[in-house]
Amino acid sequence: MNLYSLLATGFPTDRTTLCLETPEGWSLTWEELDARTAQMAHLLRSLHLPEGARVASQLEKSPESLMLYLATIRAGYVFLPLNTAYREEEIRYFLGNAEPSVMVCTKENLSWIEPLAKEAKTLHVFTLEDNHTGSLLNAAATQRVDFATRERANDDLAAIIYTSGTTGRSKGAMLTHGNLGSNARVLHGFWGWAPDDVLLHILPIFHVHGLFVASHGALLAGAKMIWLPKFDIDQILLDLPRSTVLMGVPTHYVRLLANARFGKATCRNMRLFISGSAPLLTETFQEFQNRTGHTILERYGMSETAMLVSNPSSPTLGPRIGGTVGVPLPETSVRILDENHKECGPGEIGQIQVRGPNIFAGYWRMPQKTQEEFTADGWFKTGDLGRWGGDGIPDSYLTIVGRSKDLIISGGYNVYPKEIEGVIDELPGVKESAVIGIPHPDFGEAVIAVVVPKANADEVSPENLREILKHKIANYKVPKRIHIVSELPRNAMSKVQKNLLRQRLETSTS
Ligand code: MCA
Ligand code: AMP
Repeated sequence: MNLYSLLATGFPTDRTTLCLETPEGWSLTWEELDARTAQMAHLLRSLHLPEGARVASQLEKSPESLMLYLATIRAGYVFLPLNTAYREEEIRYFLGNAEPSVMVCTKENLSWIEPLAKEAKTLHVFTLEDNHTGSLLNAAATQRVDFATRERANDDLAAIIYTSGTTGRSKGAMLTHGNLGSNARVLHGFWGWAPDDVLLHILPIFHVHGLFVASHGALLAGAKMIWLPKFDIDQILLDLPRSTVLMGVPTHYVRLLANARFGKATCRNMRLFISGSAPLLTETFQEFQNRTGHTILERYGMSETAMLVSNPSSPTLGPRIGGTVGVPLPETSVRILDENHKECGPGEIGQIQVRGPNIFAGYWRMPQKTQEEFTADGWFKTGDLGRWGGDGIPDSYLTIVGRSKDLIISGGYNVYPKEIEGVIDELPGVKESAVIGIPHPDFGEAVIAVVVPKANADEVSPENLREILKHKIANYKVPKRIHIVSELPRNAMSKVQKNLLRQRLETSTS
């Protein structure tokens, strides 16, 4: 079934009620959502794109950027959202790799994105602003308001989400209508979504968390969304009292707690606070409970899998236990294997592997990489390390204890050291570099680079390097600190000892 058709089964019977509203007073009814996504879907079909065509976007968060996603899947094409922080070289790679037929960007970025689209043989480029204007909307306005959502099979692609890789090259995770539909259905039940829920939507919509987990939850429940364009603590505090569900990354919860105005009164109508994308510190979990009386529900997922494991929403299914990510979701199987590929017993740490209808169809045009990430018996290797139970926790609960992949998660965004090292090593005067993550009070982890200059390369300074990097990579990937050293510590096998660097730099303040 087409994912949009599945979501539409949850829309309310009275479609004149509100589906979405924004802080500036703009609103959208369910009827309008259907009509406006129909117009965009007609527009896309009128372009006579090939089967399986990709529709890429790099857009500020707006109601219409959500509609573009829904219209793309209604029309049977594949949506490819791109982080607004990506710079020219990053976008060149994504467009070149995905070869979308359509690209939608802001007018401000058109001058540099249009040539990149041309290079990638993208025939159609539209603009869309966050003030309800743009060439996409002008072209859609003349289209019909009814559209027969195209039939799709479960294994037809709905979206490609790029996720960085350990080798430094981003991979496009191919998610099908079946993957996203099954996850939406399962979460609907497991998190107890109801039509009278109100989702305060604060996440960006170019990742699984904000685009699928949050939006699908509200749409399938026929529940209203309060749509915030970006993280704005004052606006969140204003809108929380009329909301029932909030999803965020741990940084959001840390920032809420840092605000003295946040407390029981602000949360008086809240039903559920959900956290994910990065580990939630038990101190944050505890402090949140003490301050508000609410217990954050932590869950675990990946771009390749959507949601896998979650703490229960209802006490009848069990308690929410801080420091754990909960129990496997219905229809998802999780196993933990030791280095001999044997299933770990309670309390033993091993590699987390997963299976289920939500697991992606593979990496876009990377069959070899796809094969490497699955076991011979069909389980996906998450690269995360975990254990069942232990420390008095019930054996059915999973705790994530670390990662076997070299990955930094900063404020919920993934940064692969290999990618950043590759960029730094190409800069003038740089001999080599090592990138590590160290604990950060706001972002959970901060990206730090250690750089060895070439002999006599006087121009290499932390300030210069950071300035150059800001133009080359997304801002959240730019190291918060750069240390210049004469050599990197290596072991007998000549491998850089990142643990040693981490130990040294965690304690250093400069
Ligand atoms: C912003 N900055 C950051 C980050 N975000 N630095 C490190 N890590 C970050 N995540 C820096 C910018 O580079 C800039 O620095 C300065 O902060 C201000 O930027 P701004 O965009 O205004 O920041 P913000 O609005 O305060 O953003 C913080 C944020 C944001 C709200 C926490 O990072 C965010 O929305 N994170 C959520 C990510 C997310 O949705 N992840 C889900 C993916 P300078 O001025 O020096 O340039 S994971 C997923 O989907 C899986 C499936 C899952 O499990 O959920
Ligand atoms: P991404 O590729 O952006 O989807 O990030 C997926 C990764 O985020 C997972 O493999 C985990 O390492 C991490 N992750 C997601 N949720 C959690 C969580 N609740 N606790 C710890 N790590 C998490």
